[in-house]
Amino acid sequence: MTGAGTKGSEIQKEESLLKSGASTGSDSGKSSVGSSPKGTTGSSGIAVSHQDLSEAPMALSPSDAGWDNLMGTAPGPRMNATFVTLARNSDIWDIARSIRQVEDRFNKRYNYDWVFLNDKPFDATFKKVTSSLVSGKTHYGEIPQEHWSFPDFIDQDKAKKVREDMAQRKIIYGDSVSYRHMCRFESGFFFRQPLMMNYEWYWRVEPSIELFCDVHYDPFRYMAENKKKYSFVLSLYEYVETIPTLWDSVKKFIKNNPQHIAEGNSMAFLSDDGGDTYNHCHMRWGDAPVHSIAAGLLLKKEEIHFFNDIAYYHVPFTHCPTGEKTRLDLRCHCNPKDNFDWKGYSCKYRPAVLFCYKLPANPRPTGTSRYFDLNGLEKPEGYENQQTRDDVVFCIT
Ligand SMILES: Nc1nc2c(ncn2[C@@H]2O[C@H](COP(=O)(O)OP(=O)(O)O)[C@@H](O)[C@H]2O)c(=O)[nH]1
Ligand SMILES: [Mg+2]
Repeated sequence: MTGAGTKGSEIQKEESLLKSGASTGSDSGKSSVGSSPKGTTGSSGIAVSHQDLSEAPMALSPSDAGWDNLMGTAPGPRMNATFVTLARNSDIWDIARSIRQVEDRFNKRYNYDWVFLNDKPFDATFKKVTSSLVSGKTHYGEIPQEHWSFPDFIDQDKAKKVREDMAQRKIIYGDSVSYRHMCRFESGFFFRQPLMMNYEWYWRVEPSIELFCDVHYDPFRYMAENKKKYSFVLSLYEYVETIPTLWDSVKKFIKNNPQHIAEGNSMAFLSDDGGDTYNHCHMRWGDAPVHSIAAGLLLKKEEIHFFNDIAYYHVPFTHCPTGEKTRLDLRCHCNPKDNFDWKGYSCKYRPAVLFCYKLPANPRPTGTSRYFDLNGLEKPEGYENQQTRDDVVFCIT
């Protein structure tokens, strides 16, 4: 849910729920929900110190005081945080559904702001509908052309040929120019938009996502209090054909910028051979190898958090919390059988069948499993029951 990224390097591509370094002006962040190491300022403009936070403890589990109080405004401080959505005007009804769920499950008690970004001006309907749904303030930003275009060093003829070739090989989004602009924007520019500079933390929300369970506590504050900088709920393997040169760029970055590589990082999450090759694993709330690699190498592994209790769907993957008690306590409406966390799918793109994921013959450990192993964490109760290898092919139509 939050993410910390790097600024101006090849390492930036996408998103999650993380901590944004945006407002610090240095190491950037693309992230989703997170907190910042510096002092924080509540969205009301009230300064919040770590001491204040400890004076108003959050209910993190059903045995904590205040857990069942889901009515009215949540007590306690707010972080300097916002939701952020990149969308087209035509996405209005899909983002409306996402907002409704985020509000019902969480934000109606917290009233965090929401920033909407678009490469074109938002129309009146988009603004009217979204502002009626969001309980915090809404802000609408138009992305400048230089953040939504090809950089001038790109050889346009070569780029066109690559797109044509990828289209022929039926690689997902292979011939889409706008998708490339979107990825570039989410990798390197979203946190530089003036509206985002007002916040330290972000939680990225896409059209057509689902939140299946009540969120009883403030994930932004959880991250602040626990010194987390990036968080996620799903992890999977990237389509390898879409990032043929990414790891080479990462290796160059590491070589040229060793001072940015954190000690005790998550390289073992990203690579099975000490960094020689990328295993294509990434963490996501949306799409994310660039953010994941940045968070994996620039942060200490303890600064990355997995929210088991935030249940999330982004086509075609579901994170449904492991453990029946958790699901009942959180009034979840997801089918636990759909939970992706412990399945062995390698999620490799199969050129012959666009948008399909198939169970591999020898499943590799999932990204989520890797995260638990890497951090020496105990897996949630009941995870073994979800490891079964259903003979399933996921297809997006
Ligand atoms: N304004 C704008 N937003 C876009 C465009 N293409 C994608 N998006 C947004 O970028 C995000 C990711 O796009 P999506 O199609 O969901 O890609 P995926 O999640 O990688 O499959 C979503 O929030 C989309 O609404 C575009 O051309 N213009
Ligand atoms: Mg999406």
